[in-house]
Amino acid sequence: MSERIANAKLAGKVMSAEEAAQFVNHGDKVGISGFTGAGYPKALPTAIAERAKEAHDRGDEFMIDLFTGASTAPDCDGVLAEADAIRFRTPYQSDPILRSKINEGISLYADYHLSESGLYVEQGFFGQMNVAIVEAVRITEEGHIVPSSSVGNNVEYLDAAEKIIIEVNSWQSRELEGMADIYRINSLPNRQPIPITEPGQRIGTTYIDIDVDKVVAVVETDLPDRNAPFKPIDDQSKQIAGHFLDFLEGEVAAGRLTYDGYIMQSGVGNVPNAVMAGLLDSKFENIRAYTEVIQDGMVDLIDAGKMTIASATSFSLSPEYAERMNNEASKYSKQIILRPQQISNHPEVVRRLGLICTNGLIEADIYGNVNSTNVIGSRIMNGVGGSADFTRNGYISSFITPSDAKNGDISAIVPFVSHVDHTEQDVKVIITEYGYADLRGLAPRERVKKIIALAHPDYRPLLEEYYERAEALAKERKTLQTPHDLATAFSFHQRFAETGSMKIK
Ligand code: 0RQ
Repeated sequence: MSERIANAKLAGKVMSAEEAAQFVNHGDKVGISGFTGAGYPKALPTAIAERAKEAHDRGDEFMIDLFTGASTAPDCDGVLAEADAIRFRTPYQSDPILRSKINEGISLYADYHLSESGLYVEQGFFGQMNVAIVEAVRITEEGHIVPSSSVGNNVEYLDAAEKIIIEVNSWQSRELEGMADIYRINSLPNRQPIPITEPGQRIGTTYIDIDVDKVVAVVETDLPDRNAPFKPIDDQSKQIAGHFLDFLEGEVAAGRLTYDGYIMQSGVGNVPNAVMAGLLDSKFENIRAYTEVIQDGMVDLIDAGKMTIASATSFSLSPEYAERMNNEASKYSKQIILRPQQISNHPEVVRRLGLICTNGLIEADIYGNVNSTNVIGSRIMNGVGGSADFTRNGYISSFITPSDAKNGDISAIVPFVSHVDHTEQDVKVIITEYGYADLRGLAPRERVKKIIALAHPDYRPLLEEYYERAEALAKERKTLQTPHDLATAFSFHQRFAETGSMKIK
């Protein structure tokens, strides 16, 4: 029995990934571990993809419905999408091949809030879950699973599925054991308050207890998480980070925040990482994170003694930082907690803690509505992820973004968003390299000038012209709450679709 599989019954279930994949059939609903490239199964997806390809070659159907914590990796979502083996996918993805398959119509995608997707499974919204495939650092003597670098929806999938396959990954440090804090929310209608009043509180166990009789296979692996390097921090990201820090300083000056009272939620990506680098040189101390993902910048803040606690559901580290985490997991486990995503993103806790939230966007409109997911209204990028769990329920919700994309052909500020993820009521601050717009306390028409000032200078005249036209029409029609000229509200998007640029050339 390997030291990572301490339960005799489960040690007897060790087999190859190819053998284990025989338990996954066409039409199955498969719930897997994995969140932002961490803690996903590494061997089964390829073996299932092979099974699908063989079936397709025979002229048979083979597609599964795939449920995760969030995004996974090329050797998980990527291989399955490539094999046309995904019929339905939820709740979040970011793999380029899968994205294309969704946009081509081969795979269906349901974009759900990360805090709710586990509940939907628990309540049977998707029907019976057939198989759970979960990566573990270790299986305990009792047969409990010690989760690896993410917790995600593991508990819900393990509880709901008829069959369980465990991948025990020896690449993951043994010392990750202790980071997880597994807490089950009572099923409806017997909910109780979640007893978290501080980001650093531990309320559960370090392992997930499972029904050992449901385990059909255990597969041993030693493959790394997908750890993509962050882009070097460029001048634009530094400017955006600088404006965010100015905003925080303004909150301190207004008496609403103290230098040791900042509790952050941060989205993933290069710009949020730059914000963390900016915090390293700031006056803020004792920073705490109640968020969903721990990225490089947070590890730097912990190392510098600036961040005392980071509570999340997953890591999303560069290869260099993942190696450091693996080597020094026991040191970091005093300051890092990995929770189920129902808890890390729970509206109740987010509202209670008074988080200052920071996420990315695809486009915002002149009144403050935000599209985070659908490029030009209908091409999926990633998904809403946890951004709305935090944006709606946070204390101050901000969005950080470059003012344009695709070499300037797309403006991040548009007359009317072509898809809505975050409504004007929830978006409190928008930040680009040109400054920040504090929208709190403002009526829609009072926000317009501030938001247009964030746009790239090439687009400001077009936005001003649109607003003047919309306002003139609205005066005539007495529709001045949120003036729009519906005939040209999507003219930026239409121009892009027709000419490849939102600019008038
Ligand atoms: O494309 O990768 O081809 O270069 O989107 O854009 O500017 O690097 O910014 O990494 O922060 O991503 C909204 C996608 C922003 C992200 C989004 C293109 C751009 C580039 C990346 P390339 P940037 P970011 C926690 C919270 C929803 C989920 C969320 C996101 C690529 O923040 O997915 O917040 N958010 N989760 O060129 C066309 C536009 C565009 C555009 C950007 N208007 N039109 N393309 N891009 N704006 C994490 C989880 O929930 C797990």
